[in-house]
Amino acid sequence: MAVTRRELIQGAAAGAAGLVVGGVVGNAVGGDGEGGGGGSSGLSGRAADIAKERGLSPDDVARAVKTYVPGGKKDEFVILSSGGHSGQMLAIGVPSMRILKVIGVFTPEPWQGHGFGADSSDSVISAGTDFTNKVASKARGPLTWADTHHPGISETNGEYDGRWVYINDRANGRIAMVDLRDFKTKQILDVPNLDSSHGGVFVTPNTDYVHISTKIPTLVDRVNIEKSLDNVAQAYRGYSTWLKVDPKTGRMDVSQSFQIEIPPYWQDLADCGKLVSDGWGFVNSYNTERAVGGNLEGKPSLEVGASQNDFDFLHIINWKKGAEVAKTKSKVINGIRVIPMDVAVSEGLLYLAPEPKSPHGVDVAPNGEYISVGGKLDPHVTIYAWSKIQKAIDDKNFEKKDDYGVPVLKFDAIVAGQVEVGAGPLHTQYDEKGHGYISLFIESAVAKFTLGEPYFSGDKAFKLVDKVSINYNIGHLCTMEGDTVKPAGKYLVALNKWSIDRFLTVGTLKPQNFQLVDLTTEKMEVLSDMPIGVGEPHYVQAIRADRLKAWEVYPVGTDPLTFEKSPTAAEKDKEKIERKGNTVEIWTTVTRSRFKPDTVKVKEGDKIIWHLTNIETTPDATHGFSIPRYNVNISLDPGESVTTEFVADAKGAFAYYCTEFCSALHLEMQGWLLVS
Ligand code: K7E
Ligand code: CUA
Repeated sequence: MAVTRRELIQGAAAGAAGLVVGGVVGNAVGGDGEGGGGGSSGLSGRAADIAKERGLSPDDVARAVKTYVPGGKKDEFVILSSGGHSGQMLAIGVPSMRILKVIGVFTPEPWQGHGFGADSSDSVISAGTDFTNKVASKARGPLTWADTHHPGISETNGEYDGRWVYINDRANGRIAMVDLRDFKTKQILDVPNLDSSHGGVFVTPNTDYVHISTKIPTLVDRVNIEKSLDNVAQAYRGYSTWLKVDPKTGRMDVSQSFQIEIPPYWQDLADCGKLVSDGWGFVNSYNTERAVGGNLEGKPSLEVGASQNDFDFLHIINWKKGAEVAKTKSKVINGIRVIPMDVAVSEGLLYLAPEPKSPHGVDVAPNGEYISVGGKLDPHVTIYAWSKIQKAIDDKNFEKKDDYGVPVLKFDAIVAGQVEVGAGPLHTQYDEKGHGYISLFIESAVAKFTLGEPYFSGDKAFKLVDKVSINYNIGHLCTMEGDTVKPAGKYLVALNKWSIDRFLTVGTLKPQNFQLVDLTTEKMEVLSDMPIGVGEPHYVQAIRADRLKAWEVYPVGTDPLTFEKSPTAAEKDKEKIERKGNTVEIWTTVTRSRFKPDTVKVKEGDKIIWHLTNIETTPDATHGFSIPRYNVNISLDPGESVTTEFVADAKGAFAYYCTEFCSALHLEMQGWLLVS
């Protein structure tokens, strides 16, 4: 019996249609094949009985004990994770791998009242689409979706300082900033001249700048759009963007920022130099062929055209000098200072280094000297030495110039070592002892290798020393504080794209899989799996929990955007309703278990300006404020003050209420908005 899509949506025919979800194949649960039984676990008494009953092997028990964090005890690290195309971020405890929070960033998040009427979040989301300097569909309104890839925690002297975290939107060329005092999004910046982004967010060692670059180059010839793919070399450009950070607020200031125009290769990942290489940035690229596809017209598909060259280019960028050059030799394009490519070359801001076949990750080691690059189609990790790069630049040791006149350094002059690690190397992280850990996408593994001096020398340097299989298809990986000047080692988190058979089946879209790997033992060992069911996380950064100084409550009346007392905060015993013409302004206090005022009467068409302040000082005493049918849904954390504005264009009795079960009389925490 045929069922139309409309019938399905309306539910009319679903029953009669006999919608069967069937054909479930081999849902293998658990069973890691180690067999076991508590008898051999080395445990005794109650623990041994439980292990036996649950079929846990001695190794299972050891892994459980290594990762278990009892209730009331805290995790040692927090990973701040990209939420992928959910548009959000996640905070997760390590080693427990428990989600502490989904942070509303680019996408409205109802639980946090993010983007449902509160001025403090609505204004951030709507400012996140630039309709003046960038292309956006006016008909579809502000963007409410992002493909988040790389979180970047603010740093002081190359160590995480726990103040802010930034994250890029790969899809639309944007960056968001989350303040780690309250884990809320304070700014979404639509970065000029970036139609997409990837090489970000990477933070300079003292958070002077955050870096982001184009992924797919931006169309600059807006006259001949239809012919632009026949002329990619001229019609498109990349941009390496250095956004100045306000040292007080963490916000990015476009007026103090600059871009360096770069060739229309497909720029990929980036990283900022540190210590010896501080002041410089590194940006990968692939598709230096500048292939565009056209497979319907009989031309090679894009991925074929983009995989021809044996070498692509690593961009080596002097941002510190760039900041000076931008003052005098830039032109403002779409609201930001841009240093043209020829100026970047003549001023010595931009060099290229050959990197093996279709690279993906570029990662600077803790000492700033080594720079690891994984070539997706090359089984080696290539490790460049900063000292050699510097010398080659000083000696003008170039093998050629590229099509745009950018000097290309001699490969042999700048490489410190190459290690054959396996199939599909992508991203590298480091520990405190001079090891690199690189993800192998095709092989589904993590390889551990040694760096050179001062960590390892002679035949101990640049060697593969260990490998562990993961499940499955690893992208990024993260060691604890592993991209700072002082890695903490201990654990590694593998960010796996596929989970396949690792969890109960919950439909055809499967969760990604984070795996916690133990780095304290001679051989790396997978300790636990964690399904991520909200989007595809790309990158995470792991910060020591004791560096985070998040607030328990706001001082009463705080505007979360400014962290200052809101001038429009409602105060206890000063609640009121004021009418001026067609505008009704309301000051409401919120506490257990009432809104005051609890009755508000307005006329159809009135403009409502409603200030709400949670006057609680008790941690966790959060209240909600939702108005049914008006799509208003606000979260008021203890002390928080927000304003919501709307036109009362729907007549009726609207029983506004608190959405958090805050007290025994939570169900009575309700009021009336009468629109007559
Ligand atoms: Cu490898 Cu966007 Cu960093 Cu995905 S990226 S994996
Ligand atoms: Cu306040 Cu429920």
